[in-house]
Parts: sequence; structure tokens; C-alpha cells
Amino acid sequence: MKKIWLGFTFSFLLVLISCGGQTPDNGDNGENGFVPDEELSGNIVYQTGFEDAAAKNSYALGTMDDGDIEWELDQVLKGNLDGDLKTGSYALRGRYPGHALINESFTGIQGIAFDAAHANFAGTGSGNLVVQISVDKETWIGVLALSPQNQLSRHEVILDYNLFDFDVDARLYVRFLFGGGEDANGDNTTRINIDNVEIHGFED
Ligand SMILES: [Ca+2]
Repeated sequence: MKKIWLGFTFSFLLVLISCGGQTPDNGDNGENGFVPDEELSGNIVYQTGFEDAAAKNSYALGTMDDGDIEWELDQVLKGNLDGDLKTGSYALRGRYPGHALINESFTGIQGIAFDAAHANFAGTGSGNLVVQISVDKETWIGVLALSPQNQLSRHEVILDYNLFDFDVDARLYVRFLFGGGEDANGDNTTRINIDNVEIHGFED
């Protein structure tokens, strides 16, 4: 009898938790019933199509300024060749084992959206792309993984703060990790384009 009662009580608590609002009050890892929104908000706190960003012409580790925002690019350059799949004139082009880090933290990130594609260069693979977040740029959490296709397509992820050890007010860094592989000669074989990156905040 006690077990049944406990079961009822637990079920009731779950219902209470799942009835939490769509937007966080103060966000404590689900303790307040955080439920991720179903769609990205209209509150875009940062966006870039890389059209006005500074040049970054080599794969070597370096930085690229995009207005007030600095990107750290390793095995990633700002590409504008015909083989770069993009809108406008520029997109990032990355290869394994690289990363593109937005070297600025944002508080209250609701979600991230971007275009990605397997760049159109002969003899290259699509590899895979992982979107990661971090509070300290040391410990990274993957929130989306994909294998880019041969055309530019839109991807988005809405963060579920129930899964994290920090709340919705945490300042977070975002980076894209370029996975893939090497050929028999140890050469990088993957090329991925990224364009039209958006970071969305919660609605005010
Ligand atoms: Ca672009």
C-alpha cells in the first residue's frame, strides 16, 4: 500500500514539474520546471553571415573579428571560392580536427541556428559537425551533432537547461567542432561550410 501511495505521489510531482512554463523564471536545472521552448525566439542577440568579418585566409590557428565579436578559428578559414557553399560572398570553411569558437560569452542563450554544408571540393568528405557550449572554454558540452549534406541547409538547437549543471543565466560560449577523419597519408579530408549563424536569447 505504501508503495502504491508513493507511486501516486511521485506521479503527481512529475505532473507538477511538467506543467512548468515555457520560459524560465530563474532557471535552476529543472527544479523550477524549466521546459525548452518549441521554437527559436525572435530575440537574436548575435548574428553573422561573415560578409563583414575580417579576412582569415589560412587554416592555421588564428582569430577573425566580426564587428565587436572575435572568433577563434583553428583549421578554419573564411572562404569565398566557388566550392564554398554559402549565401552572399563568404562562409566559414573548416576541416578536421578544427573548431570555430565565438570568443565572447552570452547570457541567457535560448538556442542556436546556422546553415551548414559539405563544401564542394573534389575528394573531400562531409565529416561531422558538433555544436558545443561551455561556461569556461575548458569543459564543452555537445548539444547538436550532424553530418552536413551537399547543399546548404538550416540547423537549429534549442537548449534544454534541465540537462546542464548551470542555469539559464549562465554566460555561455559557443563553438563548432569539425569532426571527420584523415586519409592514408594523414591528410585532412573533410570540408564543411558554416554560414548565417544566429544566437537567440529568451524573449524579454
Ligand atoms: Ca555569408
